[in-house]
Order: sequence, then structure tokens, then C-alpha cells
Amino acid sequence: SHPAPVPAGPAGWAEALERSRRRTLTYTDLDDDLLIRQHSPLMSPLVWDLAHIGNYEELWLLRALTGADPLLPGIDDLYDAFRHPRADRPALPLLPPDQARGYIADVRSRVLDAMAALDSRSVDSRPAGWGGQRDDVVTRLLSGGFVYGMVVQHEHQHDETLLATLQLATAARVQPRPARDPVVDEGVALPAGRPVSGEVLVPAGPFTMGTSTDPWAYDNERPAHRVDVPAFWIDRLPVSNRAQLAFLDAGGYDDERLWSPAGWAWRCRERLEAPLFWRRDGAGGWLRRRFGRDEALPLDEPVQHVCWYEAEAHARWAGRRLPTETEWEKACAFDPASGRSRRFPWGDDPPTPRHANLGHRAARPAPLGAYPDGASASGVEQMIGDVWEWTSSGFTAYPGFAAFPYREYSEVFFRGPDGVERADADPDQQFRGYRVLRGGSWAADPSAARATFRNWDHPIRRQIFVGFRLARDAD
Ligand code: AVJ
Ligand code: FE
Repeated sequence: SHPAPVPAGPAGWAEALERSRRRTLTYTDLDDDLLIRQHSPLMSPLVWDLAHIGNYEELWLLRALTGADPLLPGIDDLYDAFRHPRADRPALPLLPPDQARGYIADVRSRVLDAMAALDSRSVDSRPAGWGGQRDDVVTRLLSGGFVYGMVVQHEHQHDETLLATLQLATAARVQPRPARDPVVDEGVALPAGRPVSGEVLVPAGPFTMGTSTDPWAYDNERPAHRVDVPAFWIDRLPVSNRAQLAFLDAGGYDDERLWSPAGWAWRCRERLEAPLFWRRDGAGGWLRRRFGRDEALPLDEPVQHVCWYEAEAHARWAGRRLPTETEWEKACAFDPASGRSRRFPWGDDPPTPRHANLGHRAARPAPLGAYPDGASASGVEQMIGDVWEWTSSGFTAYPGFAAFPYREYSEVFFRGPDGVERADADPDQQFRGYRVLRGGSWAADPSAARATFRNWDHPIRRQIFVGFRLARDAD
């Protein structure tokens, strides 16, 4: 008898929506200037994300479900991520902060009204002039509260993006709240006495990857399918700042032999010498900047803010490699005793502060070894929470994939297994394939973190809360 994996009815969906909104408003409770300016060409102005969150909610929870007319005619184009790259968004006639706040509040109150009505109305009694989705699509959208889960997760994913923008912001020392310390405030086990290294052997054999039953799983996690996986070794814990510093001190950033050709080209072009936000302290040590403040580099924390190419070079230096996403999911989810895959490393029960560092309870990763209770059946720790983990895999469709409810969530991002669509595309294409990230960071909400969850980004990206873990073949 496990608790439901996701809220099972309208009251729970409404509460999840309210929780994500409180989070969004916390991060955007800033002066207009900070909301409107572009803190980095990699990111949107914060006020774009704010109104985009509401526009997405309007599209799916009002217009698709209830056939409602657009609330503010003409704004869909502004908040369509595919029409305008992030770098161009500051030049758009965006809603000013107060109007953006008013718009998303208006959407939300109509959504809550519509939920109450939907609850008492059959989906096949469409009014004349229906402007929403077909009945069969609406039925699927509502099944298990999927579309509410999609909108909740979408808002939390953008909240993580807002945090990444705030971390990049140098204009102001923006310290987003809350910022608890997992060790001090939550009493998680200290790593003292527990080894912070070591690897586990995951024996050869098939397991079930992905899901066909998780009500809130995105299309890219579906369907569940059996995969045969050769034996492999994987580290019990993510790579630490200490290990990244050892790579750096050994000249890893300057040794072309450790880098792939594309990685070396990128390293030279960008003069990569250390993870993003690291800085020498002038006395032989290192500082890292965290939300506008420099602090001593915590050596026993998972490394953050490395690109895929840096992870790849570090792995080669260590005589290892990145895990494939299949290996990662097997190490995370597979329970050899029952032969089935778990929703989380520790089982099917939702995360608690004993299991994982998620949901921005802290504003950083926890020390290595802090979550023995979060270990997988294979004995691998800190797979969910702390840092996203780069895998070697390109972002591809599972066998039997079907886009739902729209192609632009996942399908348009699928590439070949090498992450690249066409090798003969423009010369920069090599830097722009997509690699799969797994596990979720300290900033990921529990609603958008599970063993099957797939994230992806370009191999050059470092502003996300990402680290990596090492693996190797079993022979
Ligand atoms: C899954 C994190 C790559 O931020 O581009 C947000 C999530 N999709 N709005 C992104 C997403 C639509 C997406 N990632
Ligand atoms: Fe979005």
C-alpha cells in the first residue's frame, strides 16, 4: 500500500498549482528593473518566464480544456518559446511586471473556477462554437490529472530556470529564499565516517525502462520497455568539487588528449579553465560564487556548473566514462529482488528530506554521502536531487513513443544517439546536440523528479545545476 504517486483529484491538483505559484512569486518578488533586464544572453528576462508560465497554463487548462477565448489577444506569439530565441526576448513588447502578475493571477482564478465546473460536467457536453481540444484529447488530458501535472511541472521547471537566471545575475546580490542548509537545518547524516567514494557493480540483465502507468510522466518517458543492459560499474556518488579540483590541478583543462575534438574546440573558444562560478582566492585556494556571494569551495559537495565536454574530459582523465541514460536509470530504479523498477531509488514512496535534496529546501547540493536512506537497490546514492547528472546519451525517442499532447515538449528535440541531427549542418552544430540529464537538482521540485524523468540540454551548457557521475564497463 503505497501513497498515490501524484495527487489523485481536483483538490490535490489545485494545491499543487498553488504551491508552484507561491514558488514563482517568491523568485519574482523583485524590482521591475531586475525583472525586465536580461541578466545573461543565455536566459530570458525574468518577466518573460513569469508571463510564459501563465500563458502555458491558459493554453492548456483554459483554452484546451474549456474552449475559452484568449484572455489577452495577441500575446501567444510573444510567449511562444519557438518563435523567439532567449537572446531576442528583451526586445519584445512584453507585458510589464505588474501586468504580467495580473495576467497570471487572472488565468489562475479562472482555472480554479473551471476545475470546479469540469468536476461536475461530462466532457462530451460541448457548447456550440467549441474552441478547445477534441473530446478524446480532453479525456486523455484529464486522465489521472495529467494536464494539471503537466502545468505544475512546467511551472516548477521554469522556476528552476528562474533560479539559474538569478545565479547568473551579477547586477544584484539576489538571494532567493528559502536557503536552508541540509546538514545544519535538516539534520541529514554527515558524511564523516562514511566513505565518499566507491563504485557498485550492476550485473548484466534486462530491466524495465520508462513508464506506461505514471499518471504525470511526460511523453518522452513513455512507454515502459524492456532493455537488456550489459554489466557495468557506476560510482556510488556524484563527482565532487575535490575531484574536479584534482582534475584541474593535474592540468586536465589544458590537456587536449583528454578532450573530444568538439570539446577541445569549445574549451579553447571559451577558454574554459574551471567550472562556471569558480574563482581563485589569491592564496592558492578556490572560491565559488553562489547567488552573488563568494564562498570557500566546499570540497565534499557534488561539482556543479560543468558542461558535458568538461564531464567527458574529467571521465577520460579518471580512466572512466559517463554512464548511458539506460545505465543511469537501471542503477537508480531496478530492484533485483523483485525484478521491477521503482519510482525512486529508495522505493515508490515520495521523497522526504531524509531521502533527497530537492525542491529548493537548500540553495545548493548537500555533501556527498548525506543521504544513505536515499540509496537505490544497487547501492547508488544521491541520484535524485543535488545535481542533474550528464549522461553520455543523446536525447532520442523510446520505442513506441507518441508525442502527447504537443510535439514541442519533446519530439522536436529528439536527435541521433550522438546528440546530433546532421553531421553536415553548420559548423556550430557539433556544439548544439542534446545530451540527456538525469536525476534532478536541489532546485527541482519533487513533482518533476523521478527515476524515469528525462531532461536534456546542449553539451556546452553550464548555467544549469548540473554535475556528473562516473561509470565503466564491467570488463
Ligand atoms: C526540459 C528543461 C529542456 O526548459 O526548455 C519548459 C522544459 N519545456 N517549457 C526547457 C520546458 C517547455 C525544457 N527542458
Ligand atoms: Fe515553457
